[in-house]
Amino acid sequence: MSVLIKGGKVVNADQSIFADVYCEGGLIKAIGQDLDVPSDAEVIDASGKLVMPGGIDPHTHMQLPFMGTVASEDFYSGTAAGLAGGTTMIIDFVIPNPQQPLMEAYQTWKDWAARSVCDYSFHVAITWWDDSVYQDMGTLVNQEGVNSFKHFMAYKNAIMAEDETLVNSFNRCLELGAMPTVHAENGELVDHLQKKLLKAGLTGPEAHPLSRPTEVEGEAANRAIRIAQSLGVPLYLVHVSCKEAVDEIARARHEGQRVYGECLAGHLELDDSVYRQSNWASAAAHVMSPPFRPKGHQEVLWKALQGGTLQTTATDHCCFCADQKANGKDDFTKIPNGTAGVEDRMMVLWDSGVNKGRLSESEFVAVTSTNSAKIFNLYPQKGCIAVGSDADIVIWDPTKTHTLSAKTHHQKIDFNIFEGRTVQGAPHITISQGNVVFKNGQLNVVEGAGRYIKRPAFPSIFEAVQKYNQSHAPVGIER
Ligand code: URQ
Ligand code: ZN
Ligand code: ZN
Repeated sequence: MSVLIKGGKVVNADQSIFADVYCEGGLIKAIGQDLDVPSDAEVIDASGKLVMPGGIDPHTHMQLPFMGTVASEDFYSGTAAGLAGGTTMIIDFVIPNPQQPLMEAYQTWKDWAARSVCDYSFHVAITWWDDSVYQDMGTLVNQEGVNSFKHFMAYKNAIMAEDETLVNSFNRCLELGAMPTVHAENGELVDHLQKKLLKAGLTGPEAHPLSRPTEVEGEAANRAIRIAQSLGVPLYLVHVSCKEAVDEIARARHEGQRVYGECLAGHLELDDSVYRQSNWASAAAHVMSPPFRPKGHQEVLWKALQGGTLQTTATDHCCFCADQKANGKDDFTKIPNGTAGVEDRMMVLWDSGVNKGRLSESEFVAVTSTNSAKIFNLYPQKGCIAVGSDADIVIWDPTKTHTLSAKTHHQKIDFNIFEGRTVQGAPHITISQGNVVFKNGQLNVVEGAGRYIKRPAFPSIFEAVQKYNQSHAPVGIER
């Protein structure tokens, strides 16, 4: 299967050029004019279109067992939905139960993800600690190509990592050259506020944001950043949702600390009024953590994304349908946390980012694909249109309008947080591993075609980190 994409504008994070792109054997083989290609190559007319690296969503939870139920989206349907939205790779999460061997959980997720129709990789969550976790982290990095470990600072009495686990695991990440990542909310405070609200008789979804105010995220963001600083290890904060967390990241980066931040399409666009609507099901459908924030935080996130304080965008795609959300009918703390977005992210980012002048076309590519590829050591295999890179490409039609809706989306959930929004700019064609998998609004995918992508540890960053730590360590102390 070979494809010649003719007449388009190739947009990478660093530059744009008008050029044809030839793909063969799943790779980009040539970029230029008047390319000499086999006569049987499929020719795609990309005139008037943009030829961009397929999106990378660094934060999804397909079929996650969570809060007494299982996310409704599986790896087959979720990766297909991503392709329909121009996303050609996801990084999902292996989340072991406390005391569950990491390698056992890893194999479980590998089995689930085998149905994927686009490439995928895993962050592995550290939800408990002992010597076996220490050892398994080494196996995962050195043998399985995992180079990032997640820490939930929220979800007390479930998957929350206490400070001792954070310190042990972050230090192990430093030893291995792996990136620690955090869900930064203070789980003790959330637990206290949840109990207080329930005691006051507030049981509906309107209480959800009240139980996790922005200072709860700001405290945890600062704590994780300071722990990373003390240990001399880089840090990636997922779903940064508010000014308090952005300010902590900005301060650390200003002082030269390697701290990276991600924001979600949902947090960029929605505010906490969604929780105060009279329709219980609709309010509950928006329950995720961190919650959508009061008006004002969205613009802070946009400015942080524009200014480079935040580097990546994601969705935290974690689907629960109305019947699942109803588990919390009488107690908001039992509403499974999560919303969708893997199909919507790039269209929302284009419509609110590029169409409104917040992002250039190249900056759009950077925050939807390239930066995630670089931070998680997938670049240049992923995240750019370059000879030798994977042929994961979205041919983008900046004039195409599309209405985001649960009535038409491919996501396996009965709700869309962007319901009814008409965007301008959408995928014309999506190409995954050199195959046309989405065209004319139709998916053409093969179950299991997705590959598990190994991500090596970070030699360059961590060599620099080690040198810096040595040169700044107190005399006689090996950091
Ligand atoms: O916290 C997460 O990232 C997972 C459990 C998805 N749910 C959510 O509310 N964000
Ligand atoms: Zn989270
Ligand atoms: Zn998540």
